Amino acid sequence: MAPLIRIPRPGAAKESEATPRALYLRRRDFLGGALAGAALLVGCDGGAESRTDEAARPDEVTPRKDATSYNNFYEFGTNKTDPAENAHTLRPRPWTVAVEGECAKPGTLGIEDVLAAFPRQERVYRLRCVEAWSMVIPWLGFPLGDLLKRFEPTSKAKYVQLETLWDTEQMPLTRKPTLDWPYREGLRIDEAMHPLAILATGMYGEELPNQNGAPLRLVVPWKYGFKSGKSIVKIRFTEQQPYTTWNASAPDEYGFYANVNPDVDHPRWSQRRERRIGELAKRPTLPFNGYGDEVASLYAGMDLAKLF
Ligand SMILES: Nc1nc2c(c(=O)[nH]1)N[C@H]1C(S)=C(S)[C@@H](COP(=O)(O)O)O[C@H]1N2
Ligand SMILES: [Mo]
Repeated sequence: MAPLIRIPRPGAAKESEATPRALYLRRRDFLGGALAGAALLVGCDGGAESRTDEAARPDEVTPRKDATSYNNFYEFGTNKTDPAENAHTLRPRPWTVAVEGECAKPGTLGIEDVLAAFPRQERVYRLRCVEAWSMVIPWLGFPLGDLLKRFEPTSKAKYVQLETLWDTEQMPLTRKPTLDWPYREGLRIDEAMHPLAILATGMYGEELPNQNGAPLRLVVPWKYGFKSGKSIVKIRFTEQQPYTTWNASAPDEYGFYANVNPDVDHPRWSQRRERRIGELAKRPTLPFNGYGDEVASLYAGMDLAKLF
């Protein structure tokens, strides 16, 4: 793990971080008018919380190299460098996503249909892993809700489950029961319809690398990273809270909601602070990963220590 942590040489941190940011900003020019949600650009939210402790620093976009070589994608191995080494066996084309369950118009979409139907926007989001590290990633994607609405969920659709590909030929390590494959995650329907929840098909102005969940992955920035399932092939509307892989494997450690919450420790470590990849000093972890103004109302009246 150590070699992956960027240890800036004194005085060199600015330069090493500025390069990838400048790169992606330049690429952004080519994306034309698709830049909805400019307020979401992390550079703009520094003033929102007058954080005064020394750890409060502006969010810089994580170097692309780090975001594409330090990954969790257990289908391709459990070490952080495994996915980048092994995910070349994933074939992101052709690709289909089946939508089923409690909806009037179940059906299947090809990835090309998805790309044609839903214009991509750039969203720069913090990603906070439950393991207490974090990154800042410029995604290209569109609101999950825009896709869900097309299938006309019924009034019984209270939740949505998203399922990752499970193909032992493309993912040879999934012949072993490291997790209960296929990797499944889920959201309450109002969370899934929230405009901050996106399906990403790209990052850093390019297509998603396989190790980041090509060709289509969920990104829910106010929740721990494990909620953001990769390489999605199935979406199911359900009436009951769906089965989700990490919650089923260790319910005391990984809740269904998994909202980023510095006040609720993981049983084996504190969630108060986080290690931002590329930085030396730890940062304080923010409630809802800093997206509370947008999403806290979804949880009004809920005991988030119990429903963690
Ligand atoms: N299918 C699948 N999706 C997954 C995972 C996984 O192991 N398998 N890991 C999750 C975890 S724990 C995190 S932190 C994020 C990491 O996303 P990234 O590698 O693109 O940063 O992916 C999530 N999605
Ligand atoms: Mo994670």
